[in-house]
Amino acid sequence: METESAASSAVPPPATTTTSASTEPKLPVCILVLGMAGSGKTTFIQRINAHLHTEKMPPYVINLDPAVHELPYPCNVDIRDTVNYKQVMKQYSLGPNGAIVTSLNLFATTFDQLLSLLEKNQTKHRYFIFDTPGQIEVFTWSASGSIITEALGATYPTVIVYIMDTPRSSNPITFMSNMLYAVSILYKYRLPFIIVLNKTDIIHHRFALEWMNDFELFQSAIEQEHSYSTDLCRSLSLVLDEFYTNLRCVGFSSITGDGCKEFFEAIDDACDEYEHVYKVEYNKWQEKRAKRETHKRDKDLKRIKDDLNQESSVIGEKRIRYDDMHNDGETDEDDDGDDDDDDGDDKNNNDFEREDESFKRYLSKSASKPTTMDT
Ligand SMILES: Nc1nc2c(ncn2[C@@H]2O[C@H](COP(=O)(O)OP(=O)(O)OP(=O)(O)O)[C@@H](O)[C@H]2O)c(=O)[nH]1
Ligand SMILES: [Mg+2]
Repeated sequence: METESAASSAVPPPATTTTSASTEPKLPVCILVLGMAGSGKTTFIQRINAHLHTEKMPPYVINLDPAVHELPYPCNVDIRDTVNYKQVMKQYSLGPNGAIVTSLNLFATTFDQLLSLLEKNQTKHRYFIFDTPGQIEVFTWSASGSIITEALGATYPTVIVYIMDTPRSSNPITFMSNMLYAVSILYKYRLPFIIVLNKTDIIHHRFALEWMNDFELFQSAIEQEHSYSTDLCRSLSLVLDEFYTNLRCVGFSSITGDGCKEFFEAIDDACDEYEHVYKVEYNKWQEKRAKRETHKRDKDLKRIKDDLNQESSVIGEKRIRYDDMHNDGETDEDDDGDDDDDDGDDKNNNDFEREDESFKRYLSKSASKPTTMDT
């Protein structure tokens, strides 16, 4: 699974630096790079990887895109070493998108192995960076997206970096679709979130920031579009207003490297949010879950105990009844037997008495009659 790059293992461990608030070594930050197909995720990772190498903080890079042809950066863990995407297509008779989702699902089943690799490397690296496939639905509705994101979020400070293709998003309707994807991911995972407005070497990202800050500017941009979705976009922009308020947005060029400094400042800020908001909420949720489980276990134990008590009283009752029945049975049987004998005896006695009486009657009759002999 792991293909260590020589460069990454040769560098001192910045991850063991301690904070003033805590003496525990800082855990590496997981940067999960998501975005629509072709938005520049892989090129962005190549750029920040190069930047971190020059800063003597090489990251640990994990490629989760099974369909990528060639990677422009050295990668430590590659999904392609575990799952053969073409084979998945053949074996499950899937199209390219279905095969990507299935490959990632298959990979997610071995995610514990990746977690132990990360644990082994957590003292050597400051950042764990994850490249992902362009099929954004993997992270919005497939099981693997949730497994990967939640497992990372539970263990390490994790930040979702959403890459947006700025030139393409200069169309307000494409901008809105992109933002809807972003918001669905943000609200699904609740992890700290950064939007990287990529490809600023082609077009400056100022317009996007203005659209987010000024609702009316976006409305007037929509007015220029004569599309069926114009009305929908107008209504949605009202809804997204709250989402924009606390959003971190960074302009970036993966070609020139512009925006690297701002990006890492945003990462530091997002880590703070992870520690003070997400982790606190997560710990509360864990506590609640532990309480709920203890409560459920106690309830189950009590029910089992009650059942056992009831069962033993039923068994006791059954035995008493059985004993009664048994005794009755025996008595009945004896009685029956005795009755039979008694009946027999009575009959015999009666016969005897009857014979005795008739004999006595005969004697008395005979005594009162003159006998022939007397005559
Ligand atoms: N001009 C310019 N081009 C860029 C920039 N970032 C990426 N590109 C180009 O955009 C195209 C797509 O880049 P990738 O990095 O492959 O995009 P991706 O999001 O990884 O694509 P998928 O993995 O297929 O979803 C490539 O031709 C890149 O050279 C940038 O900042 N500026
Ligand atoms: Mg890519």
